[in-house]
Amino acid sequence: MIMKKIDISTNINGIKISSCIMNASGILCCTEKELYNLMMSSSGAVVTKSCTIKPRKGNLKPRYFEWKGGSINSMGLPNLGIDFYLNFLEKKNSKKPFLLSISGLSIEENYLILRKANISSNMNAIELNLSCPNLLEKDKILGYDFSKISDFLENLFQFYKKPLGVKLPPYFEDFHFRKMAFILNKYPIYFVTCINSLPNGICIDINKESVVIHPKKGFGGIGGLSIKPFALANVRKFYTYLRKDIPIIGCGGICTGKDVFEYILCGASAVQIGTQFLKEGIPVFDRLIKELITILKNKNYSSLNSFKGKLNVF
Ligand code: RRO
Repeated sequence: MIMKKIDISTNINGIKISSCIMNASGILCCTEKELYNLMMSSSGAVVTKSCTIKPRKGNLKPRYFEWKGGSINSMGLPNLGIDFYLNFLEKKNSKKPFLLSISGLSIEENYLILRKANISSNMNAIELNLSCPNLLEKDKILGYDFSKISDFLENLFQFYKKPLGVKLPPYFEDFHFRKMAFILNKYPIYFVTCINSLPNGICIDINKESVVIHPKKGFGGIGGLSIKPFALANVRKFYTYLRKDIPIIGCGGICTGKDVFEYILCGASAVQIGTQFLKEGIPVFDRLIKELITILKNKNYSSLNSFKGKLNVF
């Protein structure tokens, strides 16, 4: 019997990605060493830690905690500053796609960073983070302010000409999905990544009768397995409401190849691994690729297009 070759590559608006599985921004992608390791790994692309104009140390530790069901973090945007990431991209020697994540502390800072990125040549796209849940300076998540986002994108696309995707916070109401999709559908958005961590969770240590992370009185963004049903729902809703030429990158709670399959079935074109990448390190990518390929083999599918978005509903 001739075995069909199984292809798990994907295409994000012309950016060819050899495996649909990549890291999530924030996880082991801040320093030169971490980015190099990702570049050499079987992650299909490299997403950088969200950056600001100036380097930041982030919030006080402990600021990350994990348990069987997921993780909580209040990192507070520690990063090496936009110049470091642009410089890394300029000198990197790899054909692997890079998504530069940015997260200015204000709209004005986002414009500044994007103006810098606009004149840099060596990145495939920006992933604009509209969903950081952990800043002490501004307690607002831009992705929940629909009119601000609308004005921001209107102004941005007057001058910004490079590929730009957005990373969204989780939404819960159908009305909110429709409203955000309506805004995004007006612009040449390259891709949508959903979701960032679920904001304002809390985890407790009963021995100490205390919260487990220091910043913000213990409140932080929840990631990992616990958030998967919400993340899948966000992918599905946006798959329904976004223009068909805006690909979706799914993120939230992926631990196995089966989870990756579920995301693609909901309509994702690619997926990102956060909490599980931090737990398992670089080998996570090979394991997930192997598990996904086994599922496709058993189902006799030769590529993601055989089942992408084709979730059965009653
Ligand atoms: O650095 C963080 O605290 C952080 C960011 Br920027 C983000 O987008 N999502 C998250 O869970 N943590």
